[in-house]
Amino acid sequence: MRHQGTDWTTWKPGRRATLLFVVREGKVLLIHKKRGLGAGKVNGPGGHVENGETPLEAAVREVEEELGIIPLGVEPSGELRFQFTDGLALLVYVFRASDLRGEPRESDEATPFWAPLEEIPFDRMWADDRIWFPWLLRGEPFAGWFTFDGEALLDFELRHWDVDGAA
Ligand code: 8DG
Repeated sequence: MRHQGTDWTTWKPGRRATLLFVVREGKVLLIHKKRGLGAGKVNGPGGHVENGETPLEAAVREVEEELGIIPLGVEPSGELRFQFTDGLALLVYVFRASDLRGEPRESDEATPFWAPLEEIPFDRMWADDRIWFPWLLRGEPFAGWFTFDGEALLDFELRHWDVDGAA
């Protein structure tokens, strides 16, 4: 598979990161991201996977660090592959949680807020989010491939993710 100059058949991530969305009572827990890649945007809590961590461990750790809560009922939702024209190649593991322990609080990385599912602010999020978010909400596993030039989405493909096999 190849689009917009990205040869996905030989693609390897230079960095691995996580995203976790707590979805509860018709709302999703989002953050205003204060620093790092995507600062200024609305997103879910997340960050990079450290050596020796599983993606799930990293996702839970990042939520705890950024918001001071423990996500409960965490399930994998999908995998997203991003190739940026400046060379950054990023694999993002996306998780969904059904509940949380604690009260989300602000940190130097994030300001949390609950968004009703029918009012998710996609115009303040990464351009690809509106494409895969419906899959996350209906619980259909997804695998996505996205080519970006800075913040501009050049090309993408989104498919059903076979969790037990290769995406
Ligand atoms: P850290 O907390 O690990 O120090 O650093 P970070 O700057 O927050 O994280 P990172 O390792 O650079 O990972 C990037 C974060 O941004 C990660 O949570 C995934 C998220 N992210 C992208 N691209 C996209 C995207 O297109 N949509 C969404 N929703 N999130 C994205 O990198």
